[in-house]
Amino acid sequence: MNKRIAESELILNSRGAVYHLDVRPEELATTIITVGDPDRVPEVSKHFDRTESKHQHREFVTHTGYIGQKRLTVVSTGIGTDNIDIVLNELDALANIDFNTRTVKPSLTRLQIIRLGTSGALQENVPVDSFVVSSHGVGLDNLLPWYEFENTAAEKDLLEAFRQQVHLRPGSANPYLLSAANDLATRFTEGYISGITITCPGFYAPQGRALRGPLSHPQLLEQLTAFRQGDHYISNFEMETAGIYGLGRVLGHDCLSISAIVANRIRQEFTKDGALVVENLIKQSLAIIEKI
Ligand code: R1P
Ligand code: URA
Repeated sequence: MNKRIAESELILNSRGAVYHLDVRPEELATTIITVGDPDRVPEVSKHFDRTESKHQHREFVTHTGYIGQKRLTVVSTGIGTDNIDIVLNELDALANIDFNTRTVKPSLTRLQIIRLGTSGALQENVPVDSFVVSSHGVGLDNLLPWYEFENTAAEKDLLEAFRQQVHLRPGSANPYLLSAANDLATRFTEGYISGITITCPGFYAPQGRALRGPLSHPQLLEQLTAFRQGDHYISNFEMETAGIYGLGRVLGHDCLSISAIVANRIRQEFTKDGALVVENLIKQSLAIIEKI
């Protein structure tokens, strides 16, 4: 039986919109760009030929419109995988739950979800101002262990290699790993570097940054940079990718995370113009996304 989802579980507001995003089903496209910074949403939608709808609730800004014939939604997630839990579940609900009957639709829609974010590089040869497509996300946050999901044999092997080579203090993290949607990744090759992305539960100590607080894992950067399994290596870290890939797997959506490298942690360099590198990432990637 297709169970009715209670008002306390799927929360809708007075507009009939999903609670955190304040978006109604008809206001969502099936190709969705996620960005962290709410101010980045208009930086994407300014490239739309026509904007249909704009909504904001808390840090979640959503614009839907068209580039040519292609309907797109851009939504900000804010920072971190706790927000990814909210955004991915609400995007899925908008596509796959009938808000009138509060039941799961008999035929499910597979969304395409592409993150355009920023990130720090973990290799000397992944320079600031370059663009990285995440072949995999490794989560050092704790979102995915709350869901049931299946790993492929290749993912299990890569995760095992990660556990062998990157030593995390018991209790600090329970790493999980997912690969990107291949079909999407194959479109973003020229002008993009491919590598494994680490998703961290913070920006400072969880990314090896010591300002005043002493680090429990002073070896983290060195071990992430040195990691190898066959051709696989770790290119960068940030704070959302593994959560997006994980919930994409759980909910049946095709996800890809693309990052503008704003910091190189090995060379200790920071981009001279963060706004420009993000603008370049948006322009270069939209030219591909509009043709998907
Ligand atoms: C940290 O400054 C934030 O920047 C990165 C990280 O993932 C984190 O969200 O991405 P965004 O620029 O997309 O927010
Ligand atoms: N975002 C991160 O999470 N880390 C960086 O170093 C840069 C951007």
